[in-house]
Amino acid sequence: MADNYQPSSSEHALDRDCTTLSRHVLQQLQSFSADAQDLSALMNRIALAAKLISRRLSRAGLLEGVLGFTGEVNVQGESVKKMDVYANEVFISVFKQSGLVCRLASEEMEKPYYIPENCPIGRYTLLYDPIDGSSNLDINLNLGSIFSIRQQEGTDEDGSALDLLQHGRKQIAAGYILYGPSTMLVYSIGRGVHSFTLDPSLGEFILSHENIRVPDHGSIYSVNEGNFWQWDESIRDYIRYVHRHEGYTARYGGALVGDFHRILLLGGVFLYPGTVKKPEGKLRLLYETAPLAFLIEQAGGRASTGLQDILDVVPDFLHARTPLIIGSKDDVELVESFIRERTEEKTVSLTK
Ligand code: AHM
Ligand code: MG
Repeated sequence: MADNYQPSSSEHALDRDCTTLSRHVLQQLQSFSADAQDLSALMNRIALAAKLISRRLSRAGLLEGVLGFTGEVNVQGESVKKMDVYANEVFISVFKQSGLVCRLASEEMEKPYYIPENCPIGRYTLLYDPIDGSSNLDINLNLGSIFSIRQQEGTDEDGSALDLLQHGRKQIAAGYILYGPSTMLVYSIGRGVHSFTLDPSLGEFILSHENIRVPDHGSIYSVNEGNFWQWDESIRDYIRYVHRHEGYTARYGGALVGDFHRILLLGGVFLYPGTVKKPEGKLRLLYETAPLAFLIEQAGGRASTGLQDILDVVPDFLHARTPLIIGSKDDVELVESFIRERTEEKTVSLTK
């Protein structure tokens, strides 16, 4: 080859096509150290889980035994769907004999799952929601998987996993897979947020958007307004506010990953508040709210319970829940201002 070789435009396009997930992780870390190799291999396995789940979902309506309920109820008291079980097992299978992950914890399992053959060297715990937005499963609408990686600090196998009861700033990496018209994987290792699209002809996730930034304000508010009657007055105040002001539009798809993805790209706010009866709401900290909070902060946005940053919340137990207000900085702050106002009023009336 000539010394003065110049890359052609097709070579640039090829370079982009070759930016697979595992290569991107190494590029981000600018290192081939053992830690960097581990993280790259971890993301590669998560990508494999995503491909397996995506493949099954894409043919779900044609296969026997894919859609519908199993008849079981999970640790959360929710009816389990067949795809919840399948996706949960996919993550376990891809990490078997990986030497990477010693323990997995998911919203579908009461206690963490240990892979003993990995434990002597596997230094990580994978936390995940295998199928997010299960109510969309049988109607062919978008779904997701959410994941988070933490360093394993405990070795207790009695299921208490006390080392996981720490704040979300302990996460090493987090992300989600969106099963929509195309399958996308969005991740962060604490160096910005990047999205990848599954190219079915290659069977690879290829970089599609690097360093995603959420706008400081957006017009979208995303919340299940059917719960209005159960909310605290402060959340109702906020909803009344958006109803009475120009420039807001409602969007709600019933799958957190899809609704979050829209907010990440377009700006706005997603809310799943607590209710008077259930002040902690529906979404789980370790598998849902903390991983998405990690991503939104990396994208320049905010995630809050209304009173505290999600990433500062320390759970009391593995399956703890938190209210979630997440998205553009200014929009999250506006919701918080309504909550603060009512909290101050309550404090004043208690001290009278
Ligand atoms: P799941 O993980 O069991 O599917 O539950 C979480 C889902 C979120 O994806 C979504 O935002 C929310 O539950 C929808 O709940 P609701 O039907 O109460 O609006
Ligand atoms: Mg979920």
